[in-house]
Amino acid sequence: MEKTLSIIKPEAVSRGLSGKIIAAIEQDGLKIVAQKMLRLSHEEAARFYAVHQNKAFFDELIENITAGPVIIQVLAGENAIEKYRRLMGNTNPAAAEDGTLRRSYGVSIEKNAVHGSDCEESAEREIAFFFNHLEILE
Ligand code: 3AN
Repeated sequence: MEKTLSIIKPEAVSRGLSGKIIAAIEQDGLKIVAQKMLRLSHEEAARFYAVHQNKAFFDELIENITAGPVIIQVLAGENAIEKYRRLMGNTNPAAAEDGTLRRSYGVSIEKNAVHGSDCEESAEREIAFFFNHLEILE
């Protein structure tokens, strides 16, 4: 069983899309093994997205992810990282395939509705960033 971290971003939570997104995650066969809702501070967001700190879009990225509450989940399943990346679709909603979360619910490349870990190493780091072992169901 592989695990990955999902974030339903502020623009999706505030537009009332979290239920639809969670339903799609469950329908796809991914199991929710941890979940919380919180609002990231600028400092926490900058730490979470540290790998992007030299990118031109960094400030905007921090602005967007701190704009309101987010829903954070640990998803588990066979090949969960790749499976969730496929369900999310391309970073740019306009380039994402029909039926993907970003195509259906993303607004723009900056406001693309969901985040998902991109590899095993990121998943491990990102899960530990938000959850301790007592908060993750086995
Ligand atoms: P993904 O989330 O598809 O793995 P990353 O990790 O390259 O994409 O980027 C992290 C986040 O930064 C994206 N989810 C998106 O919100 C934002 N982002 C990525 N590329 C751009 C870009 N060229 N312009 C603006 N924002 C971007």
